Amino acid sequence: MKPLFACVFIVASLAACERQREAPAPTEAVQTASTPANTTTLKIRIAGMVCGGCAEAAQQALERIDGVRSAEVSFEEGMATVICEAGVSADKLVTVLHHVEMNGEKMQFQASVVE
Ligand SMILES: [Cu+2]
Repeated sequence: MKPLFACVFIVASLAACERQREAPAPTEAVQTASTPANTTTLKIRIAGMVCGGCAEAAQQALERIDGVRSAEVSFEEGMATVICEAGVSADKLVTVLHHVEMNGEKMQFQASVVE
């Protein structure tokens, strides 16, 4: 029982360390857990996804954009949540989504900024 406990502790410490590196000077634990400083969170509705693979393709396209820190696309909700640097324009994200291709085929997603 004891070795397992130690193992879990080490893994937890490493995870905390990883987070520390991303946000070098956290003043509030709560703030680092949600949105890092100098970033904005954009929500974009995506229509035209027919399976989880579509969501995956949309997510990868968003993650490739300069200034995008993280992107999460939910097929069930038809929604993308993107955390990006303040200078990234929402129009850019929408344009990229409109041009997502999978295996050389255009996905025909309809994207619009929610907030
Ligand atoms: Cu699909």
